[in-house]
Amino acid sequence: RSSTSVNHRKLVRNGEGKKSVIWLEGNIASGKTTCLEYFSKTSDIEVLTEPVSKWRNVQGCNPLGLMYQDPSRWGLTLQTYVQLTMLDRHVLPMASPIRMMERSIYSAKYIFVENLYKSGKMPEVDFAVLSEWFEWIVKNIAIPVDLIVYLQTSPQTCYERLKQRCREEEKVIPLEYIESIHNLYEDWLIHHKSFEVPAPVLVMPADHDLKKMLHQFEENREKILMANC
Ligand code: DCP
Repeated sequence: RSSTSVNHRKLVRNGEGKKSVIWLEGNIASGKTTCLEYFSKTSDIEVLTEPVSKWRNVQGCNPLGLMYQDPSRWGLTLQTYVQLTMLDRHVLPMASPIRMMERSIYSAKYIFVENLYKSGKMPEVDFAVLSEWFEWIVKNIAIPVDLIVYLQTSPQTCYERLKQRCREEEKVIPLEYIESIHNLYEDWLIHHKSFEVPAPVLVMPADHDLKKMLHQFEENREKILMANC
């Protein structure tokens, strides 16, 4: 009897030690918030949303709005702050065995900074400074990840959802911007053509309506939650 309970205790202890981190990635308005809300109802999961409210208000300033108004001038400002706030999320001690977080410091750099630079809207010196910061961070600070869930959408779907939600700062976003973000995501997570992919990728088609999306989350629940087993 005593050996059974020791084994049981060991198992529990191992179980407790096993933590897994999932990043939820996808284009602007791809439905990440809905997915996070769905999984936040599961016990033992901690959900961390993107710190967008901070990007819209840092000590009374709105770097997100400024960036959309004048990317060449304010891209570095926003992306420096995004890098800081995402890092803050990554190093937060885990409060549950499973963490699901919206985007990552990797997509901030590989998708959004890259897009600003590639489209000629970020000066070379700004890109160089951000890149050196990023390289230093990922070399010196542990950023755990076990699974990347990619909500794969068509740019057109995201564009329609973006128009519907009507976030003030985003009114200036054209379809071409969404298309560039889409292409960078596909090159990174699907074609493995651009940058290092730090964990296995689970691709979830995400053009569907809410009902079908919820059904899909349910179908993939085990795969997602067993990320590190
Ligand atoms: N953004 C940015 N640079 C980053 C990350 C995000 O410029 N490194 C911008 C894109 C959006 C805004 O921040 O205008 C918020 O990102 P999302 O639209 O992806 O966040 P949501 O919560 O709105 O996503 P979803 O609609 O998928 O729930």
